[in-house]
Amino acid sequence: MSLLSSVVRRRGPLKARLALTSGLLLVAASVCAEPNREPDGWADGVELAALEDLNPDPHILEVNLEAAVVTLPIWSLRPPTEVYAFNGSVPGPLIDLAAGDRLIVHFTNNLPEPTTIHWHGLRIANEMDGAPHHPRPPVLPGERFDYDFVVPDAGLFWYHPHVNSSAQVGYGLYGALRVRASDDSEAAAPEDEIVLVLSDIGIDEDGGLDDPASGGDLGTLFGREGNVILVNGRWLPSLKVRAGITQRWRLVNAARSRYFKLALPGTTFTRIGNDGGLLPGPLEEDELFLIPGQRADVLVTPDVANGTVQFLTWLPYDRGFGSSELRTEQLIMRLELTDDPPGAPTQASFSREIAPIDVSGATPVSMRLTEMMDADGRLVLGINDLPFAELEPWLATLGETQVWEVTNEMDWDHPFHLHGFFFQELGDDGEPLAPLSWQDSINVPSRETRRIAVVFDERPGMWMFHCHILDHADAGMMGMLHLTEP
Ligand SMILES: [Cu+2]
Repeated sequence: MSLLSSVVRRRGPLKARLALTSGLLLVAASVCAEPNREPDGWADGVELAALEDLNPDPHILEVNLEAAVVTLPIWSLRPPTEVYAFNGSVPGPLIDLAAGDRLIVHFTNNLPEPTTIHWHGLRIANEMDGAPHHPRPPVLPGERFDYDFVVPDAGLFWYHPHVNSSAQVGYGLYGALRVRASDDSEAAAPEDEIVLVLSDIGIDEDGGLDDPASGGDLGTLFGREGNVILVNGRWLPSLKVRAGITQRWRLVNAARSRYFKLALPGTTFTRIGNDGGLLPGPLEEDELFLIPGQRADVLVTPDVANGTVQFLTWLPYDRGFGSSELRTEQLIMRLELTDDPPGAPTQASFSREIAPIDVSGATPVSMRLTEMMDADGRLVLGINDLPFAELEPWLATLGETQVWEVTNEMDWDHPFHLHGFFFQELGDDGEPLAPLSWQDSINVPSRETRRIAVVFDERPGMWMFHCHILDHADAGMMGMLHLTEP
């Protein structure tokens, strides 16, 4: 089946809806000069690679994914760069399907080293989670593995390796996975929607990639950031937008260490969702904040004069010594306002019922994020003073609710991520924080404590949790939760 016919078939219902909409617009043509849409090709500058669907069933997306070394023109100021890529692109192709659909990925590892694919945020069976040896071994060079699961929740998720992760993600292995709602909960969303994969990459004068161990222990302690910020794999790409038209941005922070604090001067963000789908209601925010691994779902209505340019801007954030000193704002994406007449904004009419987790009777669990030295005087990170390799698994039984109290004893923030389950953040008083939301990643600031509630209601197995500064995870700041039958 050709790529085009697959896209048309999978988008069939949407096409039908658009046809209906344009019929209505024709009727209203005497009142409304133009459809309330962005101009054709408005988002071509950030287009993500697509996948060919090999399966005729509209509720099964079956694709081939290959990890391999390729040479790509990543940064126009430098020669092309030899990177790791999924299907030859950085980021990898957008995986796009609906809640309840089945995803089959025929994965081939053509890298010179073992790897896996972890499906960040997806509540899937443990054996599909991609944590190496828990339970499946990594996919060796030249070998294949079929990932096969149903995606249960609407939201934006992402995929990346979980072996030698800081290096492999830093080399370019990551991609977005969008799960559309299969009900009408997002029917009021603007049609103009883009997925934005935020990352960075370290490129030297000759176009080569930075050594993944650059800076030694200090580099590890800080968490290595690339010198070039990328949006969908591009340096400073452009959108062409009409004033007054509301767009929906689905963002993921796929960087191995970098935090993203973003502003669009002159325009606020209407946040409607995060890691685990929609929020209870819209929130107005001047800045977007995404720790590594996190997602944001926002409505954006550029409303400045035609002919002007707005810049999506990265702002320094102090996540510990050396992370904000002498660092300046960076422009990461252009919004070019076209000469089209201004449109009418789409009102954010989203709402979602989220019940608070009942924490009465929950099992308290506390853990400390710590740093140590090994016998050779090398930096080791860990949990409760032990690195991953020496830690016994934490335990939980099916149906159990736990409240984790995570204390950061270091001078750097840690973005804490739990595989396979959503959690809710609790305040110091043990009550859920407002607004209620589902998350799989949370920032634990330096020398502070954060609390999360999680219900381990299904899917036994060995589940990872770790710092999502991948240098920290690789240095030992990871643990396992062994979830068993009661
Ligand atoms: Cu960390």
